Amino acid sequence: MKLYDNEISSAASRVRIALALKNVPYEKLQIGILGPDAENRQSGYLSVNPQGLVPALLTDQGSLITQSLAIIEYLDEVYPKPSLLSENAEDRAFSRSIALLIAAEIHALLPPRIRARLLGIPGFGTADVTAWNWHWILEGMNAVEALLASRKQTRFSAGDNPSVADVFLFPQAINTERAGADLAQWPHLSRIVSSLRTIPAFAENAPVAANPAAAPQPVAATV
Ligand SMILES: N[C@@H](CCC(=O)N[C@@H](CS)C(=O)NCC(=O)O)C(=O)O
Repeated sequence: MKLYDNEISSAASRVRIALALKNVPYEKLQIGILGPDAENRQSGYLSVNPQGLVPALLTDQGSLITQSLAIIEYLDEVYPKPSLLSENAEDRAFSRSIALLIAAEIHALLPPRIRARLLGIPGFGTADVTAWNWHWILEGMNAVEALLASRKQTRFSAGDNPSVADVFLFPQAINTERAGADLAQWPHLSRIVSSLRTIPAFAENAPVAANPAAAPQPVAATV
């Protein structure tokens, strides 16, 4: 199996974590995603994944699977142990709710293509992009915290074993913290993230910093 990957990508990190939890061997193919001429926008990669995004998984049978949730559900079917979706239907639904909240309602509003598009709007500058990012991050993380708080306390998001919810939560939490937010403001979320940090499959596959020298951005939820 081959994973079209980028080490800074939080969406690809979800898939790396799932592969590591399941101990599945694979080859990583790094695709550049930063800058106007990034590799993900070139015809070579677009002929692989017409969306030009990472992750994408090429199976041993030659099928390409795009979208991290679809990839992870495929892996869970083909490599069922350990399962990333609980036996209980309510817990499975909760896990998918958290995964989609993070993928569709937080992360989807933040990646390089969104930033580039926003910066192309006359009068919209980098401070506005920062405020935009914080708005969606804080709104989304507040909702994750409230959903976690509404349930029976368990070691991880949807039970006492890591699930799809945790695979999506961890990279988003790491990037949110790196951007300058204190995870302690979300007590249930930060307790779960602390447990996840102790698991090598999570710790070793977190997204790396896009720009390690960058100072944290002031938290500003104004857009
Ligand atoms: N919904 C997609 C999101 C994929 C995505 O946005 N990946 C980012 C990296 S985290 C990317 O490839 N960005 C390139 C760009 O924005 O141009 C998934 O879950 O796989």
